[in-house]
Amino acid sequence: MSLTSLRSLSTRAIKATNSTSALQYSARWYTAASSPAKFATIDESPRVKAQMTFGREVSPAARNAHGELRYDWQKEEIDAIYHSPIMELLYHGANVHRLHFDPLAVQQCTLLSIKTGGCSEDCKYCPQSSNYSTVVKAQKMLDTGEVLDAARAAKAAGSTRFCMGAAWRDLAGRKSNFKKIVGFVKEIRAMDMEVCCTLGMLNDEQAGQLKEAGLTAYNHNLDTSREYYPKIITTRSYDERLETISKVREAGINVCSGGIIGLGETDTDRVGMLHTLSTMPSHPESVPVNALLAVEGTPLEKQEPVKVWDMVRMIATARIVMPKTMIRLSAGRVRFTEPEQALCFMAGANSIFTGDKLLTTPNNKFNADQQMFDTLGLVPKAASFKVDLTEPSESAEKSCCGSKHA
Ligand code: SAM
Ligand code: DTB
Ligand code: SF4
Repeated sequence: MSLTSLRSLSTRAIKATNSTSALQYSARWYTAASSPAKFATIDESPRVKAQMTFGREVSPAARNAHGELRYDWQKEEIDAIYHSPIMELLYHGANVHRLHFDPLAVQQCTLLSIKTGGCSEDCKYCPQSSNYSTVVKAQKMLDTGEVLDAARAAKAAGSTRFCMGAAWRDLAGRKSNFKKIVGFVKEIRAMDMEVCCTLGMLNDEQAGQLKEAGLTAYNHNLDTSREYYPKIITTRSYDERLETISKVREAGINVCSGGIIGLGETDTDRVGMLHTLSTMPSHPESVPVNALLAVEGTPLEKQEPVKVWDMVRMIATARIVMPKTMIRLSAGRVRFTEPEQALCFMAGANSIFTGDKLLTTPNNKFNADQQMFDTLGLVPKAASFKVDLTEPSESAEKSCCGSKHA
């Protein structure tokens, strides 16, 4: 191509960029998504009124990227956001993320399995279920020294949240172990770390005792949609999960609840789970997004690995519908490259588990994670001890849909 034709091409390109539609719409697009306070409602923004950008309809991700707390999401709305063109979803997940969080701050958390294996439940993904033959063998609960040493090491390595997991259905008949756990919570909270537990189902009294001990959050995942759940777990119901979550919330402990993708569920199931989470009386403080780690011996051992684009869709959709929630890029991260993880952070994830092990499976190497923070310019996120970060405030109630929430 000659120099003259190149020049004429670039002049035409500049003219096209300067045309009213291109400039106006790109500016409007950005403004509407990044300054929610500027318009009384998102529908009044010129961009949304125009309903078209570059001759295309505004994407559902863009239309919903206002960053305001809403508790009345419809499944159809979440489905449309989830199915937005991936570049749109990623961009608007990133925009919403910036409305409430420092986008460079990623919390480092540490997991410790304090009681491994031998679990009576039949969760088809789990290597700790005694229903399946896996490399995980049942062990006794760790003693106080082991747990507190691990917490101190986690703090020294930069973690600001310490999560203890036990392979139990519930705490029935475990009075003395529970008493010890209450002691662990007190000691670890005194180290100035957030403390999280995942011990199975709780009753009101146990939730109250954990609250009193200073527990920051309780993890109890929905795992998947109500419809798909019976294909994955038969030994306890979706409603039982929801009951434990309510007890945790009522005790004044932050709720950490999310799920796993890659179990063979459909997009509708993923949307269904996000719908249940985002229409709770207050959004969970924390939503872990796990990609199945298919463990040999479990019924799901042959599942195809989750693609990063599916993680990006889940994370960005969760970020848009629960804008103030910590979105945790959890199990399965070990299978993603550094650029793939960067996409997850861009989409709105702001927490990872560091340390060489999750509960029973290998995790990313600690040094590789520190290197990744350097490469991406990420900084460790400080601990936060606020309760119910996402509890609907008066202003959120007014601005989200005009109706009062429970
Ligand atoms: N027993 C407790 C319970 O089920 O609530 C706590 C421990 S359980 C291991 C915590 C969560 O880890 C599960 O709800 C599930 O979402 C996740 N998980 C377990 N095994 C997994 C796997 N193989 N791949 C991805 N996530 C997994
Ligand atoms: C969660 O949602 N993911 C973490 C935490 N909550 C407890 C656990 C992942 C476990 C992965 C499988 C394993 O290591 O056993
Ligand atoms: Fe047990 Fe929890 Fe594993 Fe289910 S996920 S089998 S309840 S340890």
